Amino acid sequence: MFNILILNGPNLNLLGTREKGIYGERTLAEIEDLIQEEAAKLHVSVTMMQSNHEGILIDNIQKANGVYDALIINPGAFTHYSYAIRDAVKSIDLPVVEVHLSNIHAREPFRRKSVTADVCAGQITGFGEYGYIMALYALSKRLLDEE
Ligand code: CA2
Repeated sequence: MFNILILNGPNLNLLGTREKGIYGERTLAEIEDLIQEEAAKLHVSVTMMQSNHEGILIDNIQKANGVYDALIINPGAFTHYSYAIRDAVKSIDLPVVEVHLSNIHAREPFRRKSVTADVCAGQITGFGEYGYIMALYALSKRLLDEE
């Protein structure tokens, strides 16, 4: 069974409370329930975490190496400027998929740039919570192909 870590960055703990037109109606806990349902179908184990703190996200990216088989990350606003998170993602040997609920390329100019995407295997943006599920499918396929 593959073990996949999902990390969520700042303010994603507020999902489902405000800005529902952009980020959807579901809370992060409800999104995790959806993800766990799909993970069970794929026979993968998913651990999901959220932090508002850059250092905690970096610690968890580093610790994922050798423990998990893949990482899915929504770095929140850190996507647009955190070279420290970029360096952490680049430093690990796992396939990483960057996910965004909203289509960052169709939003304010500062959100159209990701400093992390090019060190990831890919980016999924604009499909709401289904982005995490798409990433789960893509990574499961990749891990199976590599076996
Ligand atoms: O679209 C995404 O998933 C984002 O990563 C979400 C981040 C945003 O800074 C990125 O540009 C794109 C922020 C999530 C903030 O979520 C809130 C939810 C409810 C109320 C306030 C913020």
